[in-house]
Amino acid sequence: MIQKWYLHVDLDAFFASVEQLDNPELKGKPVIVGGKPEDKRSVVSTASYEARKYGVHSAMPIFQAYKLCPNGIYLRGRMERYSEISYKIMNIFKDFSPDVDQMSIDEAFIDISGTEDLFGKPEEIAFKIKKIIKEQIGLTVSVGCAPSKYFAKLASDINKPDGFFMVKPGEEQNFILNLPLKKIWGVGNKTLETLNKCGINTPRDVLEKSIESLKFICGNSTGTFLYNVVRGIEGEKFDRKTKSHSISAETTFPYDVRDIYTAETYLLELVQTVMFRLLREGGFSRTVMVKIRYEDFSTVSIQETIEYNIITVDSFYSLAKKIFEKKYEINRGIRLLGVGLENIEKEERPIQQDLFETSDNKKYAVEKAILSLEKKHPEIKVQKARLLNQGLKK
Ligand code: TTP
Ligand code: MG
Repeated sequence: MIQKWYLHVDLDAFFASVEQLDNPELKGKPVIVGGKPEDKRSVVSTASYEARKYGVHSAMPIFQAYKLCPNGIYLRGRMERYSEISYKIMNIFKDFSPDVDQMSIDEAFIDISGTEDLFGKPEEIAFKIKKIIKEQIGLTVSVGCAPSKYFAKLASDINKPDGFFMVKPGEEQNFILNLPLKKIWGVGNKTLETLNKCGINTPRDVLEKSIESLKFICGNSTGTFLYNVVRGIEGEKFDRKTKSHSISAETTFPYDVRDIYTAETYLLELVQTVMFRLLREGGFSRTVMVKIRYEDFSTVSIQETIEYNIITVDSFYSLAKKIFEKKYEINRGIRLLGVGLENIEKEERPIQQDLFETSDNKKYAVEKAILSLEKKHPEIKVQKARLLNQGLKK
């Protein structure tokens, strides 16, 4: 078994850093993105690290931020620019692994297992990525490196900004026991409050409790998750492969897309990403989801379930395309397109599978073969002809 390694990469003070990048006069200054002081109802999207020293943070009302930091530079924000940079950065990650799991506009997990021969040790890959983003984009990121996604996520937060932290196999428990309880991903404000009320203030306090009492205090699911996580075991909550789950991918465009052909080309690219992730984990799904976010941020998300398992890119794409064409309101600009497979099960449903024509099973075998080729040689990118013709960067 090869050692699993994941990176979690998170940009530092993302929106504020982009503003400082585009206007060097703002470098080293407290920059607050979200609104002008006179925008009564606005909230802070993010604040530069210089502004954070004054106590300003995301989700704080702008008027409150202004009280704490009257000398700050207040900006309303430019989503298109942030999306454009995010898109470029996600593409840099894809040069290191075919398995990039974008979590938000500025963070992603990168599965770098088995890529040592190509790119070096996990920490070397982390520093390569930091260097490339600094040189090509001009921004700093913080990277966490661990044998699981969950611990990589926690690790990326340790030495922010421009940080790096590695949790080695076997070190997970020691690492988590030394974190403040509120830093445990999955412990929200409500859970924190409940735990504090019961005198549980640190991960070590959690460790002393039995699974029964944790379940009693926080409910079955959170209780079990907490019991495991302080033992260094990635909580069941975050292990997507044990229960029915979904896989999705989405793209925010650098500009609003109105042309159906372009939209469908991106759709195909997203379908491929999701399909390959499904093949890699060996699950089965019969439900396709398509998400369209228009230029005014209104969002529709449509699901359709069919009789048989979706086992090829072609069958997945034709269904996604059908849903898209049915729902897309012509002439409206699209800012984001997403595609997913829902209710993914580990077990195949043999009865429905018989309904599938054999040619699809053949294609499935071909796609599995391509996947194993990609696994062995991640530098080779196997793409559908349409993407290659368009010269789209994957
Ligand atoms: P984060 O990664 O949570 O924050 P950050 O990148 O600004 O700072 P850091 O990672 O160094 O702690 O979020 C990424 C971007 O998402 C952030 O720059 C702005 C936006 N955002 C909001 O608009 N509202 C919010 O409440 C949060 C948390 C983020
Ligand atoms: Mg960030």
